Amino acid sequence: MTFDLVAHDPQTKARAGVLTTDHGTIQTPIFMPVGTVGSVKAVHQRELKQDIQAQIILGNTYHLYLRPGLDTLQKAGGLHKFNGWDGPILTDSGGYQVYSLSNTRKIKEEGVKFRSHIDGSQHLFTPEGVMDIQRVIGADIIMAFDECTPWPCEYDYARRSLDMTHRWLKRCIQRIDETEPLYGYEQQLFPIVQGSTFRDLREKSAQFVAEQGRAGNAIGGLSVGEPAELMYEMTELCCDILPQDKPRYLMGVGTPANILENIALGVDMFDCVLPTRNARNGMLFTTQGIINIKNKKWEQDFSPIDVELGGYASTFYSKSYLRHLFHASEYLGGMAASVHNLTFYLWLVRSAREQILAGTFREWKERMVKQLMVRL
Ligand code: PRF
Repeated sequence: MTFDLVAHDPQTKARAGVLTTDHGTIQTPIFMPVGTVGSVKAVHQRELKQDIQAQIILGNTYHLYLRPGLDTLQKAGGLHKFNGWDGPILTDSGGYQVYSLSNTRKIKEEGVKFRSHIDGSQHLFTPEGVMDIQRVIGADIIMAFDECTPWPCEYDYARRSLDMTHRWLKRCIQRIDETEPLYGYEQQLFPIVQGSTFRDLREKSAQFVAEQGRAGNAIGGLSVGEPAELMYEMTELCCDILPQDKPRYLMGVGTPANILENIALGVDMFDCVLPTRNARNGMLFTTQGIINIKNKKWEQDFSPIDVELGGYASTFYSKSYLRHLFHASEYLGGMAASVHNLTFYLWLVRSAREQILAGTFREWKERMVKQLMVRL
């Protein structure tokens, strides 16, 4: 895996780069559609590639381990073969989903004991086990096992949790370095910075993560309810410490404005369920602002969802027709809206990259942050 920086914005800390994996190259900054159970909800693989122009997608260790399970995934030859997506894949470690989804959980030094949200069965995730699972899933980028602290969080809890996340990271690194990929292509481990919203903990964590010298690094524990300004303060602090020449991934972020502001602080990679989840509820992101397609306002608006965006779903379906699909609870409504919102998110990061290359990112970002968050 290599990462080449091709441009730096002169007025912000934004960068444009190329991340090369054995399943293809990724132009950064990039947004990664979330495919929790091995499918980007309501979107098929050809749309992902041809219409949305996704360059890398996410999978979740927690979900894939519970269903379909490791036996099936290994016999399939890994997730790429199983779901037919032959581009790069990143898997989250379960260090977040276990906390948000499982019924009961017990965090100890050894790992996390939890009950499945599907059938209530008991499982133990350890740093070593989670590395082995991600080897079997076969992701190109594997995330470390961490604890994402809730917000707000007591300083003492955040400090103890961080120390454990660092000890877990050492165990993840040892396991990854003493095992081999199962399917013949490279898999790289990204460590995760934690530390809640405490500057000294974030600093300590970013330094610890930087020292591990991995192919890329992630920032976790943000966008969990803290004010946006506090998130930006923490991102900037982390980016200033993490190595310049490695990709930086901000986990689970966010709104179009969040993405642009964090690109300006030096983040290269993003993922979030927002475009797909909101699409299924009828909330659309467009180049002119945010639309709730279920509103009466769109009943007889026969204009396309977003001509400026180009792309199939955004120009083929009218607002009126899409509103009708939502009111009739047709599957096609959620499908068309999901393709549209992901097309928007990929347009957003592609445009940001073009502006960085042209040296005009800052002005464009200031304009877009206002324009894109307007409620129409
Ligand atoms: N850790 C992991 N996955 C995550 C997060 C984290 O902190 C977040 C926080 N926004 C989203 N996904 N492992």
